[in-house]
Amino acid sequence: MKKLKVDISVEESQAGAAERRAKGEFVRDVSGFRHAIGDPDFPAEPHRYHLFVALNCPWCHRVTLARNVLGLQDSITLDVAFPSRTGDDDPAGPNLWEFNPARLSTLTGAPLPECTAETGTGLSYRLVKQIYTAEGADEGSVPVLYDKKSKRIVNNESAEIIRALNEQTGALGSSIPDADRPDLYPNSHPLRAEIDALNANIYTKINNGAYKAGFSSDQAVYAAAFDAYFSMLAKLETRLASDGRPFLTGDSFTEADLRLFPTLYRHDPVYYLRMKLNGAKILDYPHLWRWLCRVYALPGVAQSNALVHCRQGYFGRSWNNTVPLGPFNPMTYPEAYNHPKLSTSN
Ligand SMILES: N[C@@H](CCC(=O)N[C@@H](CS)C(=O)NCC(=O)O)C(=O)O
Repeated sequence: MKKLKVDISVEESQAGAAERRAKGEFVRDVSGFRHAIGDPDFPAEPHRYHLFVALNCPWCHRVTLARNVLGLQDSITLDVAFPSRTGDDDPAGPNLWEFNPARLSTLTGAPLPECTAETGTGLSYRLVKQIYTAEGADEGSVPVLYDKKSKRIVNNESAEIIRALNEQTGALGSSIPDADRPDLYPNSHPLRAEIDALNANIYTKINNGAYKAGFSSDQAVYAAAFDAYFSMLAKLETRLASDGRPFLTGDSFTEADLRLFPTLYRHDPVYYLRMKLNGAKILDYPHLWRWLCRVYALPGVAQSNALVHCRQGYFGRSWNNTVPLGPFNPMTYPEAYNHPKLSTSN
């Protein structure tokens, strides 16, 4: 039974979801698998867990970022679905995530080297949906955290997956010494309260807000999401400008930064066009631009990003099967993220 009361820093209220959808509002579903590494059934052990992701998905991007910045690349294995879901001609039906490393990208005209077959279950499934069906569930979303030992899904809510990875990093066998590893959710009450408050606003107005704007078919819903998105960007710009802090809560990179990055990374090259969020570019916000370049340069971040997959995934099946090639002014993306001084309004 879908939960109505939810934590808005994690997911969207489902109150009146059917009526809201009928009126053209995009309402995101709630994830059904909510166990945690560390629970009795899912002890924290190196090399036991596996992730199923698509690299264009911003929720999966949270999880690949956490896996890499916490040094868990060796301990937690990963499979990558093709960024465009199945088409109407697929025997299993449309809109399903597929593992198909041979599939050609319309953008590059070639297979995407990051895509893999399904290796986590040992059953070489073609579709993510089959992993859920094996547990009697009617879901199909990514990311999925999977236990290779008990052959069970642990969790499919990115907010909880990154929290558990951060809490259990040591026991999971991180390759980064404790002293050098970021703590994404430091155990200090005021800081956690600040992170939670930022998470709630950034999830509702930016992470999910982008979809509310781009996927809703009601002008008023789109306009409200558009305004909420850009006023939240302006608030974040003021926050960073107030004292020149490097990260959202001060000197350290935390979960709040990690959860903001996937959306801002996609804004100029994808969302500006695809989600109709053409009010401004991140380039127009000098402190946010420098923050974006600063996070982009952190250890483990670059290997978590895949802009080609984002472009293919967000444009590939819609937009007459053609993927927009821009922007290239003032520079192409993601190369522009290596240039913190590029912001036009410095
Ligand atoms: N709340 C979930 C949302 C996951 C989600 O919506 N993923 C999208 C991809 S961007 C998906 O797979 N949707 C398809 C589906 O639900 O079948 C999380 O943050 O992990």
